[in-house]
Amino acid sequence: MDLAQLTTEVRRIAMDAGRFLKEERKNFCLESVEKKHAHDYVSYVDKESEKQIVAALSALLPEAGFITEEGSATYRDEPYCWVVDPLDGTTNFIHDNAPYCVSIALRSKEELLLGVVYDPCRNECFYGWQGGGAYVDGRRMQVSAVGQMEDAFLVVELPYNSQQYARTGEHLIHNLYGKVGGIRMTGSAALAICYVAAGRFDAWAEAFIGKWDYSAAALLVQEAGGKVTDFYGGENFIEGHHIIATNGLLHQELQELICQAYPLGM
Ligand code: LIP
Repeated sequence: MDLAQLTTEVRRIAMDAGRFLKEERKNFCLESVEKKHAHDYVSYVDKESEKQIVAALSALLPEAGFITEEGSATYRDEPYCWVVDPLDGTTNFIHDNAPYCVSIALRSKEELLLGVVYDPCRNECFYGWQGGGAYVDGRRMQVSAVGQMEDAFLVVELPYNSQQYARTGEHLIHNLYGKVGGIRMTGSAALAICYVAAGRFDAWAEAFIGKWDYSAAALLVQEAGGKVTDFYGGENFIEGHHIIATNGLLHQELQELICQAYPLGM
């Protein structure tokens, strides 16, 4: 399988979907928003974007299954699997806010093979493939060299699952605030993790996160020289939901801070 060539094709598919998102945003109205769960929204834009992406990827690699946020396609243990978030940052999108993006990863069983994240708001495409490096619009990406937590520029997302997460979120901010260079929350995990790969953030962490949110960008962090694990340091994270992505230098210290904040066994 020529991963470089496949990545080029997937970039085209992601950018087509991103342009669709941006076009629909022009006339979007809140009346078309549905609630999947408390604080978890979806609209026809997410669903239509997923339909377009699934159709294009099916034509590209018919033998692959799908894990998608809106569940319009299935994975039946095929040799390859696409992991798709057709609109990451939905809450930002429905409020005409940024960022939002399209995220597409290809997995083979437990391995991430390629990842593409397209941001139509800044017209930036982040992409990479296993062993081939990570790029943003043709420029090679490298994680930052910040080694001290007191200088770290972190992104800590607050997931929908506020009921389970609330106490932990408070502990996390308590453990981090005032001890790091800065904390941001973006509302798009896929882009926040791409920014770690690009050296724009030094680390990212989130609990209760979907595979479709982080899979593509996690590979880019690895290819850019960073580290991705679950909250407990587990390297086999791709089925997990509590994930940390860093420049590698800050990983252990951030992981320890986070584990102090999370109830054991979370
Ligand atoms: C979102 C993530 C974000 C997280 C939200 C939500 P969606 O994905 O990108 O980081 O905090 O809870 O999961 O739902 O917009 O695709």
